[in-house]
Amino acid sequence: MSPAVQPGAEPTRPVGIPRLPERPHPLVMGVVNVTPDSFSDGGRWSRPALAVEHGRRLRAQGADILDVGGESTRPGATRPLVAEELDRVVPVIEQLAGEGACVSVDTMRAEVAEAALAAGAVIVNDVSGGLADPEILAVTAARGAGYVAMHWRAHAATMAAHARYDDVVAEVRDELAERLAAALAAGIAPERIVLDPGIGFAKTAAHNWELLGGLEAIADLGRPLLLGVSRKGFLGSLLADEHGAARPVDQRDDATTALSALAAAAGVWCVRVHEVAASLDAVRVGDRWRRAQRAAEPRLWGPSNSRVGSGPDHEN
Ligand code: PMM
Repeated sequence: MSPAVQPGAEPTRPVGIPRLPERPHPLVMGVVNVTPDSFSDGGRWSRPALAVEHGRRLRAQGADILDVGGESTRPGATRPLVAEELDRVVPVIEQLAGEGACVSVDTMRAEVAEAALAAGAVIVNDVSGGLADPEILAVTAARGAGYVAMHWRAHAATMAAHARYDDVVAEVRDELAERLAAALAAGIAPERIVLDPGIGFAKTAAHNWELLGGLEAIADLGRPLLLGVSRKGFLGSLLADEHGAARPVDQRDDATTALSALAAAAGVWCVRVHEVAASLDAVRVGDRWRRAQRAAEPRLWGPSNSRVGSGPDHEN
């Protein structure tokens, strides 16, 4: 690993990415899926003009980043052709970036990343962390763009079969460390890299919860974290009705908002959500909670300002 990335360092925020807003609290990334088949907003914004309208609305609600994607990663989904993906995302990015938005492109393909960055995107959000198309790392490096490396094991059609772990937190951490090393080796500046545990990707609901409980281990890789939990299946199963039927996708935003607050309290840099306004309030609440906890630490845990050896855990 590059010496520029300090293991165990407190991850703060990426730097050097044009148009990326600086906020005193975690950022909110709004999802703009230009896909006919996404699980969460299936086809609602599949025409570029509708997607642009949707992006504008999310921006007006306070989205710091608009994440434009043209490939559904819903479990079992088939991949679009490269030309289809380009046709979906490029006009939307051109328009939204042209209006001044900070745009990320949600793609695993180098060719799409290249076109998206040329159209004005400033971040490549690669759910495969460079595994699906390793060339994407060089493209991102050459353009000086930000890079989100998500934990991933296989394409949507087969990923369920890869949800096998002995220790999900340790394995995701180690696999992300490899993707971080690959991104650095390709020349992406360390301060432009963000890591994401990939909630819902080759993971069961139990794996997802374990990962959320173990975010600190992932943050130990020394990079800011992005978290995408919005409307995902593990929330549907958590909130199942008394007959065991999962909470429908369009009724999972309150749970998403709750997790946005908890993510901010855990020190996450950015949350990726479909419903921006509520998560914006939530991250501000969670961040304020985090700061209050830190301020209280000396009183709670003793003058050493350290939990180790001085907290109630060690007194009985
Ligand atoms: N999840 C989805 C798509 N892109 N990107 C990142 N970085 N993290 C995620 O968790 C993530 C992502 C799938 O959700 P969607 O179909 O609602 O967009």
